[in-house]
Parts: sequence; structure tokens; C-alpha cells
Amino acid sequence: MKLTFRYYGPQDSIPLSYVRQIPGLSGVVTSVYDVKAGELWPRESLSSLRKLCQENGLSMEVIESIPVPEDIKLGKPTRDHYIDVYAENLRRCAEVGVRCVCYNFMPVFDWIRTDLTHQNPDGSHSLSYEAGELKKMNPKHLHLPGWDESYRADELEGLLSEYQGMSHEKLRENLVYFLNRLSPTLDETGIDMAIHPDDPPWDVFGLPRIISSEEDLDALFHAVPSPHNGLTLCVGSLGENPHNDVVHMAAKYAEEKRVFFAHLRNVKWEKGDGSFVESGHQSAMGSLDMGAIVQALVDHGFDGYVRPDHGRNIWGEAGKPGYGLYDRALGCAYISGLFEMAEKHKSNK
Ligand code: DNO
Repeated sequence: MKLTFRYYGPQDSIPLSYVRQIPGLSGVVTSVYDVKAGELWPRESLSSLRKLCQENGLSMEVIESIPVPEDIKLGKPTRDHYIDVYAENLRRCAEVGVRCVCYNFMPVFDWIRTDLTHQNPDGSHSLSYEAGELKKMNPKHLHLPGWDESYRADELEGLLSEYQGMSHEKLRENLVYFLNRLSPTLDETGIDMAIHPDDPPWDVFGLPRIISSEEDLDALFHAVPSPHNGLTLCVGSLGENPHNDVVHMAAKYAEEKRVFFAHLRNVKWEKGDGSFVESGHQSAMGSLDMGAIVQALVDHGFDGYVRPDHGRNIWGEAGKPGYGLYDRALGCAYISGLFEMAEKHKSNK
């Protein structure tokens, strides 16, 4: 596996000169953050990002994300134009050595939490989701730091009304259309498209979500069998729903060569009503068996990119929620240890 770390570009408060000191890291996962969804990424932005990475001995083979414009998700007549722009951005990424693009197909909102500074008993802070609190939230005034795309209140209102009546089936058709139209570019560039699961993996605010379960993933891979159509196995997102058997999913999709990228973090289920807290990475701190997940990936031939995903804010760090340095670096150390042991105990299933 290739261990990576998310980097928010030159504006990230954590410099690459620090990131490179994390043991075992091969590269960063980044994006061009100052261009709106649906617009072309300047070649200079990509080459200057790559230069920064190279100067620090880090690769830049994964982009997270090239955001998918809502017109594509909505299946509007303008979608072909936006898919062509997306394809051109993929070509430009390939020119600077990108191999994998993580994206999501969640209508309007990316990940949703109800508290970004949930205080844990040890004094650290986590992102958390409380089912009861979500019911009180107004989607028209939602903005969470870390999203690749966010909207003004008036834009949100308009978008939410455009989604009225959008069914799961229609949204799925729009995803299939998007991937099929990108297919020649994927073959030409070799780029792997790694869809990020819904976070949380269920409908929110009445908006349909279609990458939440094993059934959803099977349907996607069946509809678009291209070897470049795959998954970001975000175990934290899928694992927020206790009905998702993440160890089984890791084994199955690694075996099917669909896992291009893995986000490894742990969650602790609370109250049995869908509420959860993002815990430390170790199995003992949350509800997921991280060792079994990594063993399943390794036993089934996974050799892709990995990142520690979110961390808590610890030791007084006032980092971007989920994206401070310290706990993610601890996550890297833990994940490397799990892979080292899993490789030693690899069984060829
Ligand atoms: C959260 C991230 C997501 C992810 C997007 C991919 O921290 O895992 O925001 O980047 O869903 O498009």
C-alpha cells in the first residue's frame, strides 16, 4: 500500500516540511481548491502543486476531489458540457502523474456532522453526529469546513428545490451516464475513479444518497464494469451504519479490484439511533475492527493508496476540524503497523 496524507495546498496550516516527517509516507492527496466546480483547472496550478510535493520528496498521485457539478448529478441538459470539462481536468491531472481521483455523488452536501468540536472524556475534540440534532438543522444554512464545494444561502435554496422529486433510481442513472461518458478518457489516461461513499451512509434532509451500502456498490459496478470504476473504501463513512459489514466489504471489493484508495478511521456508535462520534483510530477506541479490515484488504490483494482520514484535535491543536496534524500522524503510525503485521500474516484467500 502507499500511505498518503491529505494536504490542502499552500494555504494548509500544516506545511509539507512537517508532513514529510511522518514515517512511512509516500505522498499527498490534494486538489486545486481555488477553482469552482465545473471550471477548468489551470495547468500551472497542477504543476506548481506537483513541484511543491517533489521538493518535499512526496508524490502527488491522488486527487481528492475534482468536485462533480450539481448539473451532472441533476442530469440537466448542460451536463455534457460539464462532463467534457471534467474529462479535460482528468487529462490535465494525468499529465502531472495523477493516477487516482476520489469524488463523490452526494446531492448538494458532502459529509454531514452536527458537532465539529465534540469534547471527549480525555479532553480531545472530535467530529460527531447526533441523530436528534440533525432533525433541528436547517439545510438552507449549512456550511461545514472541509467541503470542496459550498454554496451561499440563496444558491442552496435554489438547489434544494431542484432536487425535489429526485429519486434514487434517477440519481443512479445520472451517475452511470457520467461514468460512461468519461470512460474513453479513463481508458486514455489510465486514471482510476474512486467514488467516496455517502457520509453518513443514509439519506439526509430528504435528499437521496446512492453509495451507502454493499447493494449500492454492487449495482454501480454491475452498471459500469470498467476497470477504472472503483471505490474509495472510506471505512469510517460506511462503518457509521452498523448494518454495513466493513470487513466483508473490504475483502470483497479488494478481491474484485475495485478498491483504489482507502480512508481508514474509526467511529464509535452511540445510542443505537445512528448517532456516532469519530474516535481515535485504534480498534479499542471505536466500534470498527481496524486490524480485521486491514487484514481483509491485504489478504485480498489490495495494493492501493491509503490515508488516515480524519483525526481528533489533540494536544491543544486548533486544526481544521478532522484535519489537524497530530492525531492524523498518530493514525499513520497505527495504520503502518497494521499493514506491516497484515503483510507478515498474509493468507492467500
Ligand atoms: C471528508 C472527506 C470527503 C471527501 C469527499 C470526496 O473529510 O472524506 O469530503 O473528500 O466526499 O469527494
